Amino acid sequence: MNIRDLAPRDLVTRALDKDRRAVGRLLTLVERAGPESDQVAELTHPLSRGAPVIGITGAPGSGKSTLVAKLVAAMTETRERPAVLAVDPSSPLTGGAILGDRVRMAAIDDVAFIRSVATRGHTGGLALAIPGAVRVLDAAGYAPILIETVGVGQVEVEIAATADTTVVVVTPGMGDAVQANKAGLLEVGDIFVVNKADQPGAGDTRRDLELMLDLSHVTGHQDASYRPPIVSTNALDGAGISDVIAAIEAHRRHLGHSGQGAIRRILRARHEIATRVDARLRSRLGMVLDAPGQRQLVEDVAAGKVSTVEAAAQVARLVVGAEGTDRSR
Ligand SMILES: Nc1nc2c(ncn2[C@@H]2O[C@H](COP(=O)(O)OP(=O)(O)O)[C@@H](O)[C@H]2O)c(=O)[nH]1
Ligand SMILES: [Mg+2]
Repeated sequence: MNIRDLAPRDLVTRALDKDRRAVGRLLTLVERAGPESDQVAELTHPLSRGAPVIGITGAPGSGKSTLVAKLVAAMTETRERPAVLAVDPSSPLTGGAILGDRVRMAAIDDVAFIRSVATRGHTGGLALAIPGAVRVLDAAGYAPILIETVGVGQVEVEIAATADTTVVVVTPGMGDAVQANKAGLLEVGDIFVVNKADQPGAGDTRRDLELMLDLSHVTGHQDASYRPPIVSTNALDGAGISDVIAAIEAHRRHLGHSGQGAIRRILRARHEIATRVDARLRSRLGMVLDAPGQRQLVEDVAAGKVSTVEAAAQVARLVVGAEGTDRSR
């Protein structure tokens, strides 16, 4: 039977049985907007096993994919079944392919699950596709779940911030740590990795990070009971990889006994609900604005007959009023 002909419910049953093709198909459904995406989200929600979610973020070329490949290889050696979601808007296809090839070299293809996430045409975009995909992988028994994102845009930083543990990767070189700070990565980082430690300037980058962390501590940005560690790595030869894993585990323990883990889960739930509502309202708004009645209203605003404030109030009432009857999303 063709996997495409299976209903979400049957796909979930197969995914629980470790059927990789079913997992892949579910991820495809989740990436698209629509009723099937919502159905998958509803089916997988009660099946959560609480897999740790680890975000790996940093500038393009900082070595995230290389690092993730090494982390995955190390994790499978300790009998974990990690999964990777690679989000790279600059190269949605090659990014994933390269990562896949690197990991395949490690011959762990049947244990780990690697996926490059494409989200074209998704109203809620990555902000909805990622939690949906995490839930599918979690239900299918993969743990931990690593998410590689380029830490440049607002959405990417948000995704990183919704992980249980966020690893920020910086490299030696002029002001890389300062750039990470500007991008808002300093505030979301639970662990900092200075990758390419084989290159000149790694010590300076480390010092820059320490200084900035001291300052953010003073200004109260970070959780006061936790100081993010800085780990130096060479992702090419694997130096420091075991330190990264140890730091991830230490952070996981901190989340457990400090109560921060529960707080993050609540923030994550709140964020996802808000994103879903936002996506629904936006798609309704498009429809309402394009309806004949409102086209006239828009023209009246353009002609100076109605104020934008009044028009917005009218449109908002229509959007909210119509929302309850909409079952298309
Ligand atoms: N010298 C050196 N090069 C590295 C290291 N880690 C990654 N690279 C190289 O940096 C380039 C970008 O790596 P990649 O993992 O694709 O970066 P990403 O864009 O952050 O995912 C590749 O050519 C890697 O081989 C490292 O620790 N040292
Ligand atoms: Mg990459």
